Amino acid sequence: MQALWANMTYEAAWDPKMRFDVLTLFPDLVRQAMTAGVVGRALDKGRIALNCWNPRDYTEDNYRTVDDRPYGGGPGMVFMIEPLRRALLAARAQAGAAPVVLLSPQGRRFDQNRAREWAQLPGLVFVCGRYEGIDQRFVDTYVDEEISIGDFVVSGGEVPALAIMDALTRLLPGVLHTDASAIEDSFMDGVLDCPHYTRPELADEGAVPAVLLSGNHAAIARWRRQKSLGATWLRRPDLLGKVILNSADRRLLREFIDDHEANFGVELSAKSVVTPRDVP
Ligand code: 9D3
Repeated sequence: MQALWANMTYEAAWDPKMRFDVLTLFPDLVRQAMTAGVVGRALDKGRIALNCWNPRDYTEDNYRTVDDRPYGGGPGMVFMIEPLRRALLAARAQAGAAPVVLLSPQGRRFDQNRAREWAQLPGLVFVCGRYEGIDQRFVDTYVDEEISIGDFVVSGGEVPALAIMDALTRLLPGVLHTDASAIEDSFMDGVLDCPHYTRPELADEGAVPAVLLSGNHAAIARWRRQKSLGATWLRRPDLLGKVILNSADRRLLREFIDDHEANFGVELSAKSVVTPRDVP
């Protein structure tokens, strides 16, 4: 009895449930997507809670209208303010002071730093836009942060909201299957991950790199780090401008670049944003 009580207070103190409220015209899509995989298990375990609010349920006309034509003319439709406001007030009555995040192509770019910051909050309210956009008076009055997930166009805020809730959920204590995965996520970020291999040792498509079978853990760690740094230099040179590399990292990357240039020559390409000369 005593142990059970102690255990419950411990969990309440250290693993408070994170609450997601989502304003969306497609609540079934959002709920369904949240049942899969790591996020689905976090919901089952009670580490997160999900509440969807459909602005269409907060309309007052017979047609349940949520969009109308833009003042000033132009193509497409605009999400009306009243159904959104009523849905938000209903959500807020339960969600308390949680920040209101609008998913929008005009937002600041979401990244892992923002994920780490938001994962500390007790909850967030996500507003999923549809149509050409939502009435600006709603944004000006109720929205704390306007966020995009990248420079490409999707049809609405639902998929971006799902991506963000997934990113936050995997940062919560006790969500990932192994602590090692959580540590690796944070340890590795800043550079790209290395390649992975599993059985069989020899497939029709080729052999597993010998170093991974060597049992030499220091050599394996060096090989993986070099693959990570090399892939980052080749594909995401922008990231190398943001991370601080120690002398061992710089040596591994310089060796990778020398090998690469010996094999493929020095090409003038986008990756030259960080040239070999910038790697001391
Ligand atoms: C013609 C102007 N378009 C804006 C770039 C119209 C428009 C396209 C797609 C307006 C809204 C949308 C729906 N997209 C989102 O709501 C959205 C989004 C995205 O499209 N890309 C990346 N992140 C996000 S967050 C929300």
